[in-house]
Amino acid sequence: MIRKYVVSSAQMGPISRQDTRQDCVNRMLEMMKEAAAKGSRFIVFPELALTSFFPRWIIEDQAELDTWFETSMPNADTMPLFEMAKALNIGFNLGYAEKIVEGGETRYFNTAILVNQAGEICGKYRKIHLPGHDEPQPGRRHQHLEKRYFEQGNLGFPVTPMLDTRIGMLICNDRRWPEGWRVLALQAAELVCLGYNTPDDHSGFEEVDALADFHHLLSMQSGSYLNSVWSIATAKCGLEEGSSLIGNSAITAPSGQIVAQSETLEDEVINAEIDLDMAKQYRQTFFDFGRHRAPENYQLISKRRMALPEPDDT
Ligand code: ING
Repeated sequence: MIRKYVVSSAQMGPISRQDTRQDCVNRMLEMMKEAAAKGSRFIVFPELALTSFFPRWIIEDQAELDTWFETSMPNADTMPLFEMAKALNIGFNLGYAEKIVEGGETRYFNTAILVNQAGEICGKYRKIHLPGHDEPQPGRRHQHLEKRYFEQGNLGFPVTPMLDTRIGMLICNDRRWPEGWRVLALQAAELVCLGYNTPDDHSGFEEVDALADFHHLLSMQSGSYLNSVWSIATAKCGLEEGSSLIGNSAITAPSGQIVAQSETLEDEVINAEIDLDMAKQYRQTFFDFGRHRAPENYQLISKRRMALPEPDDT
């Protein structure tokens, strides 16, 4: 059976602090329609696609902070996305800030969901690699307080069978950590989707931040190639509340080649016909995990958190 079909990345330009959920959903509906008109069967939206990237601000008041989170999904604001997915027979990946009460506790996550062509949620992931800090950093024009506002994800790296394949999700900073990609690939994921908000002043070192776009694409291309997976990376980008977020949304093949890339820092849909069986040529040769991996030598990767110059007993 040929497994070739069109997929899309729905890059979003800036979302202002005043923009409503409906403003964002209306922009996403337009892009979903544009993608479906190109025959697309799956579209990826950015990380935290329903609001401005609020972790750049110090928000002391919990009630104010809560206004940035969704307490149910779908909800009245996002239901039109689910309804259009069903009407246009297109699945989607959506990132949003999730507030839930679990076991009597209120919990906050940076979350992404997979929705199938019937408009049903079929997968959920909560961001594991949270960048930045849990305390405001002195002297920074923009903060990066994801560790303060979100808990580390508690769902692992799940893979969802859908659209004749197996789809895994990562969110933004996850793309810089090879372990997440590999856990998805070890569950036979063939397509990885990833939304992101990447400011071009994150490290504070000019020579490092000048490479923000290069490091983004390097992460996507290496993640795809080293794990023989297709990937769809979708930016929220442009000058958003004074913070410059990189674009370069991209669809990348298991070869590591970028087959579609955005050209603007605004709402922009990019599409590509992907051949899901292309990965086989890599998985049956130099990335045949079963023949070439040596997990008995990898214990340190799961048992040690930080780099140590000497052996330790942790
Ligand atoms: N943003 C950034 C990202 O990983 C960052 C944080 C930027 C880390 C640049 C390193 C370098 O793309 C989020 N939201 O994770």
